[in-house]
Amino acid sequence: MKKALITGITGQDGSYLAELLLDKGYEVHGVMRRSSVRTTSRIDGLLKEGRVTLHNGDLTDSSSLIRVIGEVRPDEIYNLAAQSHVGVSFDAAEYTSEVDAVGVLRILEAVRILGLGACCRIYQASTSELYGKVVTAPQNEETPFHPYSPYAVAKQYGFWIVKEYREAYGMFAVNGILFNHESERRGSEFVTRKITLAASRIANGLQDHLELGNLDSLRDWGYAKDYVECMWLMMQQAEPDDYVVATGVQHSVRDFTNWAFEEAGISLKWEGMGAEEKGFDACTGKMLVCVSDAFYRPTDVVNLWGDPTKARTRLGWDPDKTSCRELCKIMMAHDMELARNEKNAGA
Ligand code: NAP
Ligand code: G4F
Repeated sequence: MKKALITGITGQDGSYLAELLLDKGYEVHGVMRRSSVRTTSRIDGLLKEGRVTLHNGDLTDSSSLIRVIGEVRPDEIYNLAAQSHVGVSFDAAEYTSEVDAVGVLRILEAVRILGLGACCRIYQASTSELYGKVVTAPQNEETPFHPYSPYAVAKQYGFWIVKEYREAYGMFAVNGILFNHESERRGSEFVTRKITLAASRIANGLQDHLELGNLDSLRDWGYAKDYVECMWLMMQQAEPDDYVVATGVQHSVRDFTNWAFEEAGISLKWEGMGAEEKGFDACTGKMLVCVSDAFYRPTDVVNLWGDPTKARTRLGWDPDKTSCRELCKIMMAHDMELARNEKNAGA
């Protein structure tokens, strides 16, 4: 039986990947950091059934990583742990670098120090944020990087150190350059989930309005459940390589907002420009969406659009499985139920 170790197992992708690997017959281990509150809600089902083993550890703590990797001796490590919020990286730039840049080096070194370099494969969660201040679209594996936030700069170090260890030591280490992927398990501070939660709560009379930042920002949004399958495929190849994972279709924050409210039975009518733009309920005229400076970033990435040709042709991965519109529907079905439950609990 193959053994996998997932860092970031409590996160969105970690939880889906754990389920996928269990379905494929892996023994699944996860690294989890200490917190004063429970952070395992996404994997509680798996824990209750005793299907995954958790180990205390932290990407900022080499000795914990050496201990866990030495104990588990995994065939595959998926490094998904990160301070993953781009906006927060402007406020916690040094910590973001510790986790998202040096943390990657710590994993690679732990594997090397333990003498597992020849038998343990490593997946690194790289990101479309590396393209940052883009000059060409769509972006593929040949597109130059221009990271445009402390998060992206840290992730760029992670990308290159993985390539370096692959070439210097012949390690099987790969970068998945994943474009945005969302789900009903997405953290509520990311824009899609913030929108689906708010649209659901507004439709159920639990929230007055939604405040957003840049409505014109363009993203290539896919479904996280589909993307973890591509991570696994990259790790099963004869040779290590880096791949873009995306749907190949781009939408704006405003498009996603329209769809979410539509799913909640509300049609939005937009008026004004820039910071003055507002979304009104087309039936009642009530203002439901407005723009707030608080959600603008010092530098924002506004034109992400991936070209998944290499993943499609070499890995046989299907980028068309779930469209962004379908993704929004899935998230809204989940969040409308949450809102209804919240309303009933308060009644
Ligand atoms: P997420 O939901 O924010 O999960 C991040 C995970 O990392 C959580 O389990 C978190 O633990 C853990 N973590 C954070 N700091 C840590 C530390 N110092 N030591 C150990 N664990 C730590 O992120 P995600 O959306 O699943 O993304 C997974 C990975 O893919 C991340 O590396 C992200 O940067 C990258 N990525 C994501 C996307 C996307 O659109 N989702 C796109 C490209 C790349 P807690 O539960 O304790 O917070
Ligand atoms: O949902 P976001 O916060 O995601 P972002 O910045 O693209 O980062 C996510 O995807 C990356 C892959 O490209 C990952 F590497 C990263 O870990 C993370 O998962 O913001 C998307 C866009 C941005 O342009 C942002 O400025 O939406 C814009 N936006 C507009 N209003 C907002 C808001 N973003 C957030 N979080 N909250 C808002 O109110």
